[in-house]
Amino acid sequence: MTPERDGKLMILLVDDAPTNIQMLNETLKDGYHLFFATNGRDALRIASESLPDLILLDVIMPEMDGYEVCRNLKADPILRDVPIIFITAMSQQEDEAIGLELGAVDYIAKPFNPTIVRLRIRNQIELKRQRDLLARLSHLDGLTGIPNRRALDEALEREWRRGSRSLKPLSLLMIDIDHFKAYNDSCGHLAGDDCLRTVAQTLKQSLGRAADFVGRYGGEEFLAVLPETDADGAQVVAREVIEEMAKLAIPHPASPQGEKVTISIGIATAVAKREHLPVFLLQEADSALYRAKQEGRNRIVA
Ligand code: GH3
Ligand code: MG
Ligand code: MG
Ligand code: MG
Repeated sequence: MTPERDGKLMILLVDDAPTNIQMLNETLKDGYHLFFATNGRDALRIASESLPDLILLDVIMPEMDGYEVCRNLKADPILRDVPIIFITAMSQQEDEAIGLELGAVDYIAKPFNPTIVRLRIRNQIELKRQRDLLARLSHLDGLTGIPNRRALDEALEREWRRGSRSLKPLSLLMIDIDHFKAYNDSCGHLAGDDCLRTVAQTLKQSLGRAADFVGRYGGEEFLAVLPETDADGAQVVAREVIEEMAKLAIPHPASPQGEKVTISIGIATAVAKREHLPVFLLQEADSALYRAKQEGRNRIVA
């Protein structure tokens, strides 16, 4: 998923022949922001630096040919989803089959027709846009608009892996709204939904550090993933969250906690180890949360 530059999508043109690059440049320069590479190695470097929306790839090039470039792109988890269109003088059906087998979305034989090149690119970019949109939506919670369980699981995996390299501690906050069943029962489910949205926005704002990741874990439970945060740091963040909730002062007529919506937070901190799964840290946060509930709610337990 790439931001559009000057409102234009970005295409990387790869061809060892400057005349081909020139022709493609003429064909595409009005609609797209173009980058160029005249060999495979530069193509891979520019692709990972600038994450293009599409790559137009020649096959016959000295040293590293287009097929090899394609294999490298597909092996890179960040670049593998960038659509690749081969554009080549290798016009035999067997050549086309190799290109498609490698994962290219389309194959254009030279000499090319500029209109057809433009249209095929337009179609592939539209498909990519739809795929990106679906990928974004599948990671967002429908009710609150913040990341969902799937996104949280991925973030936790990612930060666990990163933490096992950096050996910096990773903290989790498991956050649960107190007496929320009673809130629904006394205020109604729609008010309950509004409350969840408000809490979600508050969590998003109070966990403002760019590295922090907060999402809806399920029901009225939220999880915050705090990379490079030790136990003391996690306490500070948790206290801020509790304070922000107190400031919100959402009325809860049925709460034994004092007529306002409150939350309980369980904290777990660890230095990630490659041989352990991050789920163990989740379980620790969960049992800390359980103790916070038992000890009276509206509190933090580590
Ligand atoms: P505790 O203080 O122990 O956490 O008690 P609780 O009532 O908050 O916990 P419990 O697990 O008994 O109830 C959770 C409630 O959250 C029940 C369920 O109806 C409500 N809930 C879960 N998801 C939603 C939702 O999307 N919308 C609304 N309105 N309510 C929800
Ligand atoms: Mg060539
Ligand atoms: Mg609850
Ligand atoms: Mg709960």
